[in-house]
Amino acid sequence: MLAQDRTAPTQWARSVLLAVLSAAMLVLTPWTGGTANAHGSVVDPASRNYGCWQRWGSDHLNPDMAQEDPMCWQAWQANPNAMWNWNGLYRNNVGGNHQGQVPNGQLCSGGRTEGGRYNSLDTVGNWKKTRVGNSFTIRLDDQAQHGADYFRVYVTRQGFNPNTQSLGWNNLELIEETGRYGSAPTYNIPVNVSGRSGDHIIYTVWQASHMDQVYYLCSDVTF
Ligand SMILES: [Cu+2]
Repeated sequence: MLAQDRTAPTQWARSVLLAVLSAAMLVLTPWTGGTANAHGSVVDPASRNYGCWQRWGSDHLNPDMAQEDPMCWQAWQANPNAMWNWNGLYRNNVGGNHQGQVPNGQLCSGGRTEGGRYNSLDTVGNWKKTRVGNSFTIRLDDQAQHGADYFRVYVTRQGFNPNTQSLGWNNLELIEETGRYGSAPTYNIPVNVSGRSGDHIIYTVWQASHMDQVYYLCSDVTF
């Protein structure tokens, strides 16, 4: 009898604690999930933070990353939320003035948008690159199905070295400006590039249609 009287309140307290914890988990899950039902990015050739999320998202504390993928390592060290929120690199109410809102040296962070969450993406260095041919297709995931007023795709000029030089607008050449895209989960943007070899940056500006919301996305490639 005595033993039962003692264990009963303990069990009761334990089940109350479990109930409180699982309620807390339900509340917290949408926040920690991070990537659900929001925005988008270029997934192929992977944007810088999408690539770091794809390669290391399930193993982001692995110290081997410092040697194997140092640019991702510095990005994870600077702010993991740049990867968890790979789909949130945008500016609102730009009014079409991309070059005014996004200064030279800050192109890959969208002008240090979102309180600087993506600043590490401006770091100059040897980012992992996707191999592409002269004709390839950019694939952009739009999880929130915003649609697009247009996409503008730029490539760095031949002679620019993305591994050692900071990216500015004058390093870019416009290779594609699209028309509207209706809302869909994924868009394909075929591009043709000539006169390029070696390492380059593809810069994609996505003017979304649901409001004046613009995404600025750096993808590292090797031709
Ligand atoms: Cu959005």
